[in-house]
Amino acid sequence: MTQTIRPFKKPIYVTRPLLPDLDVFKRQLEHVWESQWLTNNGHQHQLLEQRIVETLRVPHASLFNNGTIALITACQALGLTGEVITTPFTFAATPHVLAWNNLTPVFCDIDPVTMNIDPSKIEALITPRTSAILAVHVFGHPCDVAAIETIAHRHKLKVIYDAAHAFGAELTVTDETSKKLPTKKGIGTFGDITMFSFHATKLFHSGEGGALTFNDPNLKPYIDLLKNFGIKNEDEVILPGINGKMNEIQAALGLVVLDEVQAERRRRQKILARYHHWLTGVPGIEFTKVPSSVTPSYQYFVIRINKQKFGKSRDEVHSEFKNYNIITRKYFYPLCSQYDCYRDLPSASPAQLPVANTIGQQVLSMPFYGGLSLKSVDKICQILLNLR
Ligand code: T4K
Repeated sequence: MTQTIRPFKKPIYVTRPLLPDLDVFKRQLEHVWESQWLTNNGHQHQLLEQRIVETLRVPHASLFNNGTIALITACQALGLTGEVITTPFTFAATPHVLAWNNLTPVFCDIDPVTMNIDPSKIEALITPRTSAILAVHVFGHPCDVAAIETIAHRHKLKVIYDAAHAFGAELTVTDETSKKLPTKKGIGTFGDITMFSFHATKLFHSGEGGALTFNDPNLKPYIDLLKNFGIKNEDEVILPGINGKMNEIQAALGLVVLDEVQAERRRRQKILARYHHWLTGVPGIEFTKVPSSVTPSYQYFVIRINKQKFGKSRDEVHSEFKNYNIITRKYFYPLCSQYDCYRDLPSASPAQLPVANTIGQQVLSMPFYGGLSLKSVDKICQILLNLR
């Protein structure tokens, strides 16, 4: 059966960056050239920062040169020490930022449906050395922010969210104490600080880039200081900061990409519906359905393959897809707890992380980006279904 479908002529990747019209970008760059101002809080940076605040519906934001440096800075800004509870089911950057801050990652197992950190497993991992929870809104699906907040409050822990995948995600919340109607809140308004990545592979991007968002107005000058070497003024450097500044070329690209994000999201919505059409109810294929309380980010489309029910393992599908020029990714395999630098930590033992270890063997990120035609989605799904 499988031989009857021809491979794609050009590789179909897991994602492709949203590229605005080059002339529009050139016009934006003309402003940069005229100003002769290439970095250090220039005009493009200021414009983008304001638009990010509005778009993400957050009180404050600070732009960065990438999401990883932003997250490193968030740990510094909150003065974290000792141990930080986090998820093993994430990109390498998440635990690495802890290591770069001399913090010990403590891996907590994940929820089998959302694949986010499982709040019911967090409290057993808290010790006198724990200073924070670093949770990830994996694939843009929001964590159980209410449960995490309750635990953090009870144990006086800080909360950082890695929202690298969650640009524009929103959550409908009901304030039980007031009689107000449920309201939608930007995902960047939860916890003490939230990080967004603006990497080329993200729905919204500035080539490389990122941002921190937060509710506390006092954090704004502090974070801006930390990302600019700790320079207060010409005569004073008051703390050991880093260079986390987004430059004007990145910000200019971000501004023109931002204008295209809604249209990109609409295209991805259609692609997602098409995947759902083909794959809903297929034995051995599962994917996370977004609850009605969530406005999704449309960042990734990830399936889970159960070999017993589907007939082929995730690794077999990943490898056989390549014969058709379909380049899927195993986000997130291997688990961070399996990396050489973390595997000897007590919390990294597979026995402590049964759900993450099972899911790590099953996940496959499918091609998902606005430029992917529905015809291509049909063909990818046919190939997948024929692999059984
Ligand atoms: N936290 C989480 C949860 C994250 O997922 C990430 C980043 C971070 C923190 C850190 O944020 P940043 O410091 O990156 O801002 C990619 C991205 O490089 C990385 O940003 C992202 N997560 C991760 C999930 O995916 P790789 O190693 O898979 O990238 P790569 O180069 O293999 O690209 C994937 C596919 O995208 C390619 O097969 C083709 C396509 N592609 C990629 C690039 C760079 C393009 O078509 N054009 C491009 O320019 O990590």
